[in-house]
Amino acid sequence: MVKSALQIARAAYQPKVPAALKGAVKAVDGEYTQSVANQEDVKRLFPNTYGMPVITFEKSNCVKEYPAMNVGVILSGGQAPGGHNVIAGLFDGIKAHNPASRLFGFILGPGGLVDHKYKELTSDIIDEYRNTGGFDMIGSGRTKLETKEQFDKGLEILQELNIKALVIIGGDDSNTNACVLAEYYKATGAGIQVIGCPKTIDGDLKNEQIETSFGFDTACKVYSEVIGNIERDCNSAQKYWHFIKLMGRSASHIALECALQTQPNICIISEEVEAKDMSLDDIVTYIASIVAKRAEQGDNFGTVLIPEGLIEFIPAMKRLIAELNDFLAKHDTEFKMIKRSEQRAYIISKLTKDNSELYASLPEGVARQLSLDRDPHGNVQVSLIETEKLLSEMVSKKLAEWKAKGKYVGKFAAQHHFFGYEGRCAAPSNYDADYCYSLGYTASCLIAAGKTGYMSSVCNTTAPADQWIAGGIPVTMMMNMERRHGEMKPVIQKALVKLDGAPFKEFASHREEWALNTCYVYPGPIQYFGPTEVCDQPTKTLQLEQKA
Ligand code: FBP
Repeated sequence: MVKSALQIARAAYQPKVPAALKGAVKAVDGEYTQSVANQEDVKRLFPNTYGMPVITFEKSNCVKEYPAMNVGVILSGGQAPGGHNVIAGLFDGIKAHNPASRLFGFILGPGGLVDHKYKELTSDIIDEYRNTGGFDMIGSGRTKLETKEQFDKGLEILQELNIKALVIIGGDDSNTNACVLAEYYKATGAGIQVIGCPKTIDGDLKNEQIETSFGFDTACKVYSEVIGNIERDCNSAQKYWHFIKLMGRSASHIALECALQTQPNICIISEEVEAKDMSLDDIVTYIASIVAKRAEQGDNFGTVLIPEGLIEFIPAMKRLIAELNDFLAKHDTEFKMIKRSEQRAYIISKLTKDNSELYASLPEGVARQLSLDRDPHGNVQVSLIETEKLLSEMVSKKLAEWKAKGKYVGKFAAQHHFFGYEGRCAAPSNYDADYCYSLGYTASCLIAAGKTGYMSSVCNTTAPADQWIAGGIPVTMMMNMERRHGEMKPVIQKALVKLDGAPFKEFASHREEWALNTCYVYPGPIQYFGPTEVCDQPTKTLQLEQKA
């Protein structure tokens, strides 16, 4: 395989780890725990793994002997920078405990466990992937491990390979399922430990105990580099408004972090839109007002950041989508018989008044996406809606109306961008390289300590790595009961942007200034070699949260 100069140099990088992980460790039990909410329900569903104590690893003077052990690992869900380092840390950890231990990777996600597709991860393979981006060492997938049949199928291959512990690297849903699996294997006496690791660029798997999910740092830095470049282009030509949609599923953490890094003219935060019960027209008016005010100063350019999940947070859009889902499900055959050119008018005539008016106000392309692109369950695929185009077209229309009334005098030309996939497999920043390696190594310590139903945790990560604290958090501690597909289920609480949190408050205190003045910041590319203040800075979100 041909490698770039950076890849070759980067392979030699030694991730920094918490001081406690540098030699023999001992597991210190903290307080017994309870779930964040619905304690009785969660306790009933997890009789064997509920209430366990938080674990912290401390340096130990006594070097223990550990038996050799086979361990399995799975990458689950969307790619996130640093996944390979979690596996490298896990590999080095189990080998440090006993050089005869072996690691098996299940191929293409949880499906690999169920379908018995795996490969042994030897030191040659691991060394190829140290400090690299991507999940291609073993691949990832979105199969959900949920059913008893899947658990039993998994057990067959785990027993065949004599695997005694399984590490699942995934987001909130995958870690919830890891805990269900841990409970099942404990209840049935299968003798398999299950440990989770917090992954997702979306940054929505975090709480009192887990500071951040890995990948968020690198992805935000990649997007911020490109947003900065766009801002500079924008400020050089002074003729375009750039509408930039950012990945992140529901939560707006990525958009918020990128705004803190690049100081754009506008950043919409979905959680605020919902809290203020804003309509689509409110958002359009807000953007158009800033465009108009900047135009008065002679600035016919700017940048707007839009979180991927915005549409679902606009209460009126939610209601429209719900009615459309129902209506199209019931009248699918009839709808398909209608000529394409008449479908829009047909839908307008069938919806209830408010939804019909809102649908009629949408640009043609978006209205079409709402009625045509449905997933296998018949639901509108909100993530495919080009929100950046929807907003710019509606802003353009509003400005034209204002111009006719003499309320606006500028020129408006828009460019559109969507940043998502370009950040998910980037070579991990030093932060993610160190954090991920430490998470993987910590997982090996949890395994050696005989734990199951825990998530690997590394905290205090705004301090130098030496002072990071490694440990384990019982997954049940992060759970509450939520309605999913019509049923109450135990799930890890998803972290949305908190409007009373320090990162949002910081943004809100500056946004008026950033809107009218051109205060762009150009972060530049991620640096892997050089002074620590350039290479090792955690995200602004994390720094602000830790300071608060
Ligand atoms: P995870 O939550 O599984 O980490 O996925 C994150 C994500 O990148 C979201 O930001 C995005 O909406 C989604 O995956 C895209 O999914 P896919 O890779 O299936 O297109």
